Amino acid sequence: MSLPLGKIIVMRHTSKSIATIAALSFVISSCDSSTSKETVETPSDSTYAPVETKDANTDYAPAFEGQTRVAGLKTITPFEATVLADGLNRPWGIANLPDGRLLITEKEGTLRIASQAGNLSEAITGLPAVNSNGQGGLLGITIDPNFESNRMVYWVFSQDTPGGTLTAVAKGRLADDEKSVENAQVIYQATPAHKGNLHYGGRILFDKTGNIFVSTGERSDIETRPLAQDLNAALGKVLRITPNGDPAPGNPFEGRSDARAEIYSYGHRNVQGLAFHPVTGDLWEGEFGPRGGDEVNRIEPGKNYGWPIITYGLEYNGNKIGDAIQQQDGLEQPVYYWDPVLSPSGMTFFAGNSIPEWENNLFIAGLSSVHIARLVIKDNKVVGEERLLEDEAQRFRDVHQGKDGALYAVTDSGRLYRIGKKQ
Ligand SMILES: [Ca+2]
Repeated sequence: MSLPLGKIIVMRHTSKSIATIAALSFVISSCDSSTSKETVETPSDSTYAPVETKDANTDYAPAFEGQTRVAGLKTITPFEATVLADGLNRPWGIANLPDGRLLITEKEGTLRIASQAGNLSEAITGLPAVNSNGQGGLLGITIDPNFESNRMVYWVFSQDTPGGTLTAVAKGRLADDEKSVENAQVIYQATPAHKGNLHYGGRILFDKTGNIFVSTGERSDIETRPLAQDLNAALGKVLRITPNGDPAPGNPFEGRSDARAEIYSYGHRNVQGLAFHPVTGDLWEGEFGPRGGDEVNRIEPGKNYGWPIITYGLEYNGNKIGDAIQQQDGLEQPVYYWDPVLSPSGMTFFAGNSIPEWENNLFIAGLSSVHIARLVIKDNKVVGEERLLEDEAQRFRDVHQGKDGALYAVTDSGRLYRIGKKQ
């Protein structure tokens, strides 16, 4: 990979004729029927074939129309992607600092600050040791809502304990000289520990009440998989905790003796994406399915998202999972799923309208699929999908909206991209 830093890669609508065709077909269809105003706002919707053209791993039928393989889309507003840096070491998570610079975790346990021009700081020291084997390491990161006064940073990592590794949450103060994190302390451990190195989840973000959402995984192995359904285990969950690591007040299982009060939702496999919708404020998540069955879910408190009872995927060896059912009363359906898989890691909603058709869209970093998925969402359903930066052939680990409104993405090969309106 010898792409020079700062090289501008123009990623835009490749052919004017396609846009014209899209506009024309829209005019025709709107004459043919008394279509609603919604169609007018998105003339490119339903114009293209679904972006996925490969066979699915299963013949499972979706629970509703639009749950998978929706209409393909193409962004019309010219945009560009720039490689700001390519020297990161397995970057994993991105958070904004108040001045617009980015805090970026690196899987092996280091933390760096990137300027908006892409200059990287030295590794920031003072973080507790991580176990970076397999999928473990230093994972998601966020800053305190009052960072400007307290300089507190919160992160997720895989921690060694006597019984194995686990997903842990820690916090510390970013030193004034930004060379270290001071007084780092582990505030939460997602027990039980397990001797394995897969499915740690790992995203973290603050909600409006000043509490923290954290995602975990079920650690992948057959013996831990059922813990996604166990309300006395923190594996395979979305958790909501206070900045001190206690269960957040108002959680759905608060006061119940048969459940952990930090659990917010359950029945998840491996949640590497969390984001709030800019308009509704709802929490959305993305999680890895097995072979097929990667999911996007809209998270509601106390609900069961099904794994491993229902899934649209198969075991990696092709065997069916459980009773091979995809829908069951009491278990939530994903808003959207992929088969074959996207490998969804970090995700973000695009707030603002610097690229008008991107407003309130969901962007998801794809690993094995080597692209960023753009999903257009209306009334909590996915109505369009586009693949971005596919030609870059990068494993995208996180995508995040910066203070300047552009998207920033990191890849397993160490690149930091800025993706925004063409200047
Ligand atoms: Ca599910």
